Amino acid sequence: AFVENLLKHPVFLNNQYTTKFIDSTPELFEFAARRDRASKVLTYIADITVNGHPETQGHARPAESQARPPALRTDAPPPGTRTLLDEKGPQAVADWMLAQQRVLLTDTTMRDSHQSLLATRMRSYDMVKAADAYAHNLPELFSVECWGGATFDVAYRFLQECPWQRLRDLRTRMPNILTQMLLRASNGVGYTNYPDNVVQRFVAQAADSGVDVFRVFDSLNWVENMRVAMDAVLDTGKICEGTICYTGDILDPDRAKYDLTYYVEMGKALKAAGAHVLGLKDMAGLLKPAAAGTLIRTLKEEVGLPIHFHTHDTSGIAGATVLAAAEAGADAVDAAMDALSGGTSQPCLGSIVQALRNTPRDTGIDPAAIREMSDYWEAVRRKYAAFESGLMAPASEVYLHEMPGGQFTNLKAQARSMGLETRWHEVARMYSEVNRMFGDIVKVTPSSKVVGDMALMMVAQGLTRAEVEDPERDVSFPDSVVDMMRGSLGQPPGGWPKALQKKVLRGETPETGRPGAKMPPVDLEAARAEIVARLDGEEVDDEDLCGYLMYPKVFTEYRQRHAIYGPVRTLPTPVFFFGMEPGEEISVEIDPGKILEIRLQTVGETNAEGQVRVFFELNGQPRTIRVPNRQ
Ligand code: BTN
Ligand code: 3PY
Ligand code: ZN
Repeated sequence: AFVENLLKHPVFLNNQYTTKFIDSTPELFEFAARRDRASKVLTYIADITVNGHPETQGHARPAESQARPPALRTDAPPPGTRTLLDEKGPQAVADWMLAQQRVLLTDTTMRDSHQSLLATRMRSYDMVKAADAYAHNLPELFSVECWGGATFDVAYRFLQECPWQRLRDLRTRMPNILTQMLLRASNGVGYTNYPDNVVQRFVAQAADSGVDVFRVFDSLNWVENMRVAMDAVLDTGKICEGTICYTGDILDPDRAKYDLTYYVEMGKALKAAGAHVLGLKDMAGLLKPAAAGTLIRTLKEEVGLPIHFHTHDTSGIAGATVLAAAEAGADAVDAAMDALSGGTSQPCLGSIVQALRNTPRDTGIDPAAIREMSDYWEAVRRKYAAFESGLMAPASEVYLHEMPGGQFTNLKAQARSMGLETRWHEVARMYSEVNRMFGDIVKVTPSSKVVGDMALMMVAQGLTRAEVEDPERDVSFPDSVVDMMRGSLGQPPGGWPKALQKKVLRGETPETGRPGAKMPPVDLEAARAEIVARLDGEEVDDEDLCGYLMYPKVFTEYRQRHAIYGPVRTLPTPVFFFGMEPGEEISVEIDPGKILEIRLQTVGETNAEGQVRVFFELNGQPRTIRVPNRQ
């Protein structure tokens, strides 16, 4: 009945089948909810097979590649850092870090590497398959960064999967290694400041669902605005990595705003706020080797916390910076598995391990285990060719624009969609101009997005900085700029440039306090009731509630699509992005142990109503699914 109703619906007949349509026609969603999950998944496959996936249009289906994780080297996962946290708590882990002679390594492949190289599109399907091999073959890793940052909303928004389920699935398979997430302090995993009780609820849930290390940063380096999130982490008994975002150049006298003293003071403030570990987050990859030596040696001496260093290889020189950091006493460093390293991603894990071998700071990780794991990631990466950025070489231009690795490809895509692709270097220069116009700020999500919005607007409209700053000239600023100047993301060191702020706010008085201090707490149970009603009485658990609190619209639309398409996260990646080919057979485990054998027989002709019948065999039985041809 569902398909009949769906296909006869006037909007369908008009070929306007979009997410918005699902959103505005709840009656369909009701029919959808009653169908069995196998039919839903077949509907998805049929739809993608006939119409293609909107995100991979114009790209060829990648050649079949065997993405098999390495064989397990042990019978059971050996004890690791997670074992220590469970047995002795977060302070014991921090003490242990300081006592290690070796450099500890965090593998960022499942979070930052694909956020920075593949527009955050890596699916849980490909991550979860690797998790057992991490637990068995790489138990010496300090942590696996696999959650937070942009991965949270991209999972719901573009991958049609639940980020919490990813976390639980990884956690279960990697019981011995610390899992790590990136948390934007009061901005949670979003782009805006949330009420304190939302941040607190979110952190508690993340800890419950499996996060062990919380890397907490603020996009303006405002420690005042990090306390709520840090306190919430401390309450969970997990590891709080209070983090400095690095910008500028401590060795350049022209960038005196962010000098050595600035970073030391911030490090001390984070220690006083309760951090177990001091994160040093070089999100754009600006920290040069000599500066890394000075900065890390000084932070170790003056702050005394274990230091965890993160950088990006956009310039091509990050490997040297990591070695200088190791030399200067960094306790842990981030790197990505070889096949997903370099460029806007992290430097190469296997090469760092090799470079430190037989030195006092030897990591103790077996290079062969890394090669095997990287072979798997190499095969995985091929499946996401549609999302590659096309950045072919290292670029010293990063020292000019200072864009975070995770923003670079995203802004480039935004520029392309505005017809500015051929003017990319102008955008890069403008990004740097805007930074200076804003008073030289830390640029990392979400402040980096504001700088990017402003730069694109100026290039598109042919505006110069002088024109924007001219009090006589009328400029319509992007909403994100107005919001930031209002104080909604907090305060940068030294405040906002007064004249520009005045012009942007057109007489409105800015806030100077912590944004969360003025936000009333959200009534969590009322929010739950609201989303249950919008989803027509479907079950909404605590994880769902947290997803809804972060991203009300994105979460709701994800669940509405879920009611129609079912558990599509269980589909192999080529099928998810390209559908199936006639004669192709796949096994899909929609629940642990419940396997669907799906064979696509043939795709029929499009009839007069614009519908196509797609013929499958499901567990050996014929099944026909009708979908609209929207081509
Ligand atoms: C930044 O803006 O500094 C970080 C970029 C991360 C952006 C991700 S990519 C997909 C998703 N969609 C967006 O508009 N932003 C996030
Ligand atoms: C994020 O917040 O997603 C980042 O990766 C910032 O560097
Ligand atoms: Zn990063």
